[in-house]
Amino acid sequence: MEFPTLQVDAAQLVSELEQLATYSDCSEPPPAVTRVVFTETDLRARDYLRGLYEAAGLTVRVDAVGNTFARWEGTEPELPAVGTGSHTDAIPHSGMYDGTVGVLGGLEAIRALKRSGFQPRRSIDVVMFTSEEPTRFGVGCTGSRLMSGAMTPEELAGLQDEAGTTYDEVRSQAGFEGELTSAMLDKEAYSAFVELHIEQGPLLEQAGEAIGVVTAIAAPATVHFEVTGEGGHAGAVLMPMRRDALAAAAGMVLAIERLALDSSSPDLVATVGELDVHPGAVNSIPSRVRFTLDLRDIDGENRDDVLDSIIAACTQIAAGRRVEVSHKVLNADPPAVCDERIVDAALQAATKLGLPHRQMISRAYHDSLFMARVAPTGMIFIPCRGGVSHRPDEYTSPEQLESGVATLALTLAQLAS
Ligand code: HGY
Ligand code: MN
Ligand code: MN
Repeated sequence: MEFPTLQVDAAQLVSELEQLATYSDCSEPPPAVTRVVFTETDLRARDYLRGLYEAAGLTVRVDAVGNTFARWEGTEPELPAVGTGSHTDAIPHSGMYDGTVGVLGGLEAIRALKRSGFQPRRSIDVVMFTSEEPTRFGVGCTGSRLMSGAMTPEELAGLQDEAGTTYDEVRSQAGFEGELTSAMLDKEAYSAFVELHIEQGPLLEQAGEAIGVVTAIAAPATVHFEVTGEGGHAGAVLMPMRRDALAAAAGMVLAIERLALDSSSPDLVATVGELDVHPGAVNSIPSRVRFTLDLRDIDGENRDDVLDSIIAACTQIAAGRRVEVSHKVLNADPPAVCDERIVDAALQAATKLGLPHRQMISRAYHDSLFMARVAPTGMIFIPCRGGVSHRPDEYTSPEQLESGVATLALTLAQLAS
């Protein structure tokens, strides 16, 4: 195809990213960001974004859980559209580029294509998925799970936040109405979906490459454990009598780390990111501990095998310490393979732009993991400094943003023609 000559306005994009970062509940100022789904701050950020979509001449649709679709209508609007986009929620005390690069970068890609005079046959949507992070409801990608059928409306409606408020109540209180079933995409909705995202790893920067074209997305599993022992007075209960829930949980956490290190797959990663001790007093023996496990691998089968070994190890440790352990698997998703046609379009775009690039897997999960169930899907990565993400010092440069947006724009142009 005849590629349009693009002018990406990286300065405009950076200023919009900086403005978006001000919508934050973090105790520290930007670039530290906390933006949890359906909070007042999240809703203000959505209003800001809607203003940008409308200023770009896009028509905006919001579904029953807040997934937002900003559409550039094509000359043949009856055809399945091409989608791009990502998320704008941010885990506590994190950075300002995770997800937002895909939403505002997708918008800038459309503006650049408009400026070039390109006119798409297929409509192009910038999608802002309502919540990609698991912060509030324990499960990530709730918007794309519902859209793709990976989670039923009933399962979604019943999710609860820490206060015990259900997803359904919270989304209604936030002003999102309508039957949850109405948010489910039909298989023909999109002919292609491409997400621009920071790599959240060091490979591109280390290799001096500008673009990563993703070929597969790792499979995440989230498991909640609860260990129950016997509390008591820290002075009065002698050591042989104890059934200390925290000491048992500590053994389990170390066993999890050991099983991950010993796994045959180098891509298997295990993280215990949250641990809650009850009653949590200096002179009281812990009677109950809850902790979370985030377990991933690009090889879904190996991940499940390691999960089985982890559960067996925790059960054995509990028996040895005369405590109880229970677990609940919140999600154990299969990996996604990116569509060859989209991988090829992104490779052609990077080559046309003369950008050093590679094909790679994504170890972080993304809404694309679920969009891949309802549309041919791909991802484009740009480097982030030191591979750092989910931290306030997460950073990608204006030049790297410009390369990513230009590559996305030429990819969209191919897919929408
Ligand atoms: O955890 C992840 O992979 C994503 O950033 N939520
Ligand atoms: Mn993230
Ligand atoms: Mn993300």
